Amino acid sequence: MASTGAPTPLQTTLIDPTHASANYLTSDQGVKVSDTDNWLKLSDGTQVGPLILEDQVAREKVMHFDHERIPERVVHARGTGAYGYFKVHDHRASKYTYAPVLTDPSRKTPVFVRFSTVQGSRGSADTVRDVRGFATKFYTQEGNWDLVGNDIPVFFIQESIKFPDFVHAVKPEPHNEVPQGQSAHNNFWDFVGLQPESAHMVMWVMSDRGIPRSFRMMQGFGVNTYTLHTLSGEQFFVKFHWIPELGVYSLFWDEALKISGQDPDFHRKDLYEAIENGALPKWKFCIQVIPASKEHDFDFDILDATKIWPEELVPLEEIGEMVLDRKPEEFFPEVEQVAFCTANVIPGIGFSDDPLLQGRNFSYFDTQLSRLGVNWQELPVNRPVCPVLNHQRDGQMRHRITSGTINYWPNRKEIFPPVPPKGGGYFSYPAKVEGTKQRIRGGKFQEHYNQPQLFYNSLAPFEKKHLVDAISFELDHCDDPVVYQTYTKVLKYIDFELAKKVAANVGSTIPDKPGRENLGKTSKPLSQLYYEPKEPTVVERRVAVLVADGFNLEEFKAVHNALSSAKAKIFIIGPHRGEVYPSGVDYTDGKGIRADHHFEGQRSTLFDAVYIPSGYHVAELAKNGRVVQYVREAFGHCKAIGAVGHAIAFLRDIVDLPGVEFQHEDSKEVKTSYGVVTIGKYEVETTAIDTLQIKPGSK
Ligand code: HDE
Repeated sequence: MASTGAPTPLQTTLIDPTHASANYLTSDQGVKVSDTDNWLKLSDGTQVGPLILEDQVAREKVMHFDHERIPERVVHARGTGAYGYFKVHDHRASKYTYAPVLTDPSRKTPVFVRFSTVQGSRGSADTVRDVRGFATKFYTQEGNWDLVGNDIPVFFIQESIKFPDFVHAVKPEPHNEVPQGQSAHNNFWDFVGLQPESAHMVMWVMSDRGIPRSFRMMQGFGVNTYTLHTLSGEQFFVKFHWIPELGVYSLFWDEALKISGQDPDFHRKDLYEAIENGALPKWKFCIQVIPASKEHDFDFDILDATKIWPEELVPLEEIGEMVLDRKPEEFFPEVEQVAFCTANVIPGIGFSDDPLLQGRNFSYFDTQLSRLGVNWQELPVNRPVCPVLNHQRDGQMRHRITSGTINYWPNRKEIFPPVPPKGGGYFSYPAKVEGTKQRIRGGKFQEHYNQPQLFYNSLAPFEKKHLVDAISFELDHCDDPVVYQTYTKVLKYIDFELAKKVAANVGSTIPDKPGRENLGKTSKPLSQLYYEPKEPTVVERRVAVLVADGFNLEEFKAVHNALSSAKAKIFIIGPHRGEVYPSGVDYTDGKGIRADHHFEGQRSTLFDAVYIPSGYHVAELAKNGRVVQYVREAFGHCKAIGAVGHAIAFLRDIVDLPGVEFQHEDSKEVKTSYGVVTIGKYEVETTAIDTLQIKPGSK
């Protein structure tokens, strides 16, 4: 693992066929195989008879294949992952914890991150509306720490015992296994309507957060409340946050729906392409800390996973960063077999009495038993980088071999004695616990509407509109009136206008009075706009250049250079894949440019911006219905659109909307209106092009 400096166990397991010392085919037992194409048969040379079961080579191959699948994850089945490293900036977190991974700036801790969707199965699409998993395995020198988070800071339920109910409700319905990759169905909305603690998370998933543009543009949250400890015995409550360097951006719902069909692997490709192109995804790592003594100082319970800790009350402290810099070599042994467990913590980090976290600590180990077996920790991607020395033995698929006669403690030879806490052994904080055994929830856990309202109030008007549209879409897919009637009642307690709008859309009874007043509170970090990077960037943003024969080459080159030096990814889209010729070129001399895709091959939804150079090729483009739709759709999705010279007239014709201003054709100025950037002079000077900027996040 050259890039991250520290070794991972994978190094010893990796087989690189291009550099293998021997390059021939063997059986699983290492016996050279002479034929992998023909099963052993009875034959007299002309007539071919039945197969012979004796063929151990064929049997091994087919039987291995028969057992290639393991159970997919019961939730978060679809995912992808990458390796990287984590570093803290300085010692500032030492006042809270003695965990070196969080306090020692000389450490570069290797990590593996798996991103996922929750509802769909392994083969579902990437861009569905859903929560995204954001699970990080830190391979620290003190052992593995798994921070198993999501891209949304709260959860649907407060109690782990409700998890099977929630998952059954959101997953495809039992009688027909419908729907796949979405929560737009009766059972989900029935459950959340009757379980109002889910209202806060429902608001987040129905907002633009539910359809991220890229894993690289998502926040990550540990969600649960953990604890940090100092050696002097102080305890702090902590929440963990990841903030993407690129800002937080989403797709439009219409784009997400279309991409699900056009390129169901959109997010996983985006992640790997960025890493391949050296645009390494990066997140700031922040903590929110509450001293143990202040646990009860808030009007919400800080151990309730359906609540955030508003940043105005508990500010974020940035302590480090994570960079992803390496793709897995092979999907199954790495991404599919990686196994996380919230109980995997290291000295200096502990749990709280958050009832959701306590249940998770049990559930993750348990699920790995059914998915991977009891020795899941020995699989290459799960192995710690520090020594593992203990008296655990046996079980299916045991890899490790421990010599000697001792497999218990205490033993007469003092083999593998436990380390006392002061010597680095894991130390459970000595909390005093008293009480009566009861099935009960804390008092502040009963309040469910303040924070969904805070979230809704904090959104920009267009974000609110998207949220109304999303809930309306989902409830429109519920055909049982009881379900949409119940949910509009829940919305009444969040915001009256929101409830009325949704009720009107979905044919529910429009409420005549609010469930409660809107307290009018807001919190800036809840809107995605808060995360706009200070410097706009087009790094790894996908730009489509629409061309046909007759485009202006000089101008095309200038724009191309400007975009590629800003590290945008440029795709030339033409009438067919292959050569497209600029104006003034004899078609036989081969001086065209190569179109990467044809107009049908890659639609506008797969790009962040569109540029149409000037030239008489525009006449050809204008005749093509797909191109016209391409540009209209890009405009409708608020993409940045660049047009020069003749292309402006083309744009003006097809995007004829009041309020959209276009350049006059004799103007040299660069002008922007509704994300449409135009330069109006036909013979364009390259200096003018240099000023052309395509800003991300215009949608
Ligand atoms: Fe999970 N969750 N979860 N979850 N979860 C799983 O473990 C569970 C919860 C999260 O990429 C399962 O290995 C319970 C919150 C992620 O491999 C399972 C409860 C959060 C992943 C499980 C929760 C998560 C999982 C299924 C409520 C955000 C994918 C497969 C008490 C902080 C990890 C597996 C990966 C996976 C149980 C709630 C995030 C069944 C019981 C809250 C990112 O064990």
